[in-house]
Amino acid sequence: MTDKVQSGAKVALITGVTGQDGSYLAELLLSKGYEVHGIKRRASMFNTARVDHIYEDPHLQNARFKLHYGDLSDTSNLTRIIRDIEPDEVYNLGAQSHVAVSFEAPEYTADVDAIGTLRLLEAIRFLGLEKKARFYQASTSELYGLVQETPQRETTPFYPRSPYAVAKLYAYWITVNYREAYGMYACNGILFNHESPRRGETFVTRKITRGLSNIAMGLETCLFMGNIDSLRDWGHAKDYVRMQWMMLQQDEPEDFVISTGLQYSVRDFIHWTANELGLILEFSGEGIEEIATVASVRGDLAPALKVGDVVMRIDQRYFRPAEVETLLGSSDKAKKKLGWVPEITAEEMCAEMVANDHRAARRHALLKEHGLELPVSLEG
Ligand code: NDP
Ligand code: GDR
Repeated sequence: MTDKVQSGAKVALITGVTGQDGSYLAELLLSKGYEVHGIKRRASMFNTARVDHIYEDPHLQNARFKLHYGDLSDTSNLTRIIRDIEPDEVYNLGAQSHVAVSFEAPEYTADVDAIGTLRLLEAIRFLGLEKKARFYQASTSELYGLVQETPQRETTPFYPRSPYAVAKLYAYWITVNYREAYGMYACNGILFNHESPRRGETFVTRKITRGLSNIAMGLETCLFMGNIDSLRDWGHAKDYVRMQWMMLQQDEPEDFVISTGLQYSVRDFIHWTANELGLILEFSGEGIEEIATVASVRGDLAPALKVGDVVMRIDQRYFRPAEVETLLGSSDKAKKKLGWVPEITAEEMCAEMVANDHRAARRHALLKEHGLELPVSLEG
């Protein structure tokens, strides 16, 4: 069933609704009374865990949350969905979003992240909805790559450093181009890294909070990391999706940088996570030989660990062919024009992520103790 379900309410379409941001944005829009349609990909296993809690039986007459099978690589599919629901707002959050993976799958990344954006814009235009549907593009601080100015703001020149960033550069400019050429309300949110308990498990923050939680409970033995001196400006996804919505509520479409203005290293994030688990870590050795050892243990959150245990090693495989060493944003424009300020600090966010992952690790350890172990990927 793909048609509109309710008259009167604003209708939003979210690509990437099953991802971190998509799930928070769907919650936000539903809380504002929107009818929300999301595109999910066909997969061999259920892939809707992040939105299952807002799922509504499609047989209900007034269900306000609807999922449609689709893919950003499929023009006719996108066109059909947009034709059927006639959205007021389209949020293009769908993407192959992993920078390291984009070096392994550059062509796919370009197809989905760059041309996928064009497909959506063209579908809107082809259907004559360019004056009705407002368009949000999930642009990224990765566009700055080899940074040309610090802090990075809307006017800072781009210098992408990965197939992902180059694909997103196309998406950025095609969004600007459709705004200028066809008068569409289309805008880019240039978002710096944002995380949450729903962050994908292979992004660095979640890899650390989940990995160290598992190690603390004896489910894993060591965390293998890449460049831990990399510097990032980390915010909370909940704060950032609020801004995605705000950007589409203005009189004129504009591009905005969204960031906290504070910068930390991956190493800092490891220390914070350890601290939440009652551990003090000591780093020793250099370069690829560097390790982190437990220097002290307090409390009872890490029963599997004792002083002297090695919990982190460096592994060459997690280094990228070209790295983005440092990112730090300035959101002065968003603050001045929209009154947006982030409410959750990076350290608070880290604490929330650890609490979530430690809870899961405890549950898993308990099941294991009783011979009820599930593969970690099925644990839920
Ligand atoms: P996630 O990786 O968590 O989610 C990506 C979403 O895109 C998932 O729903 C995924 O589906 C979907 N997707 C992947 N490939 C396709 C495809 N071919 N067709 C349709 N959908 C697809 O990313 P985030 O939520 O973290 O990020 C949202 C967007 O914001 C992305 O575009 C990302 O590049 C961008 N961004 C993210 C930042 C961040 O720090 N989080 C910062 C700046 C920009 P599935 O669940 O099936 O995999
Ligand atoms: P990033 O996020 O590449 O900034 O892209 P990620 O968390 O993957 O990496 C951040 C930094 O940590 C370093 N790093 C590691 N990264 C991963 N994933 N795994 C490791 O083991 C590891 N060790 C060190 C990385 O080299 C990097 O410097 C994210 C994505 O969400 C993009 O979609 C988004 O556009 C940008 O943020 C803004």
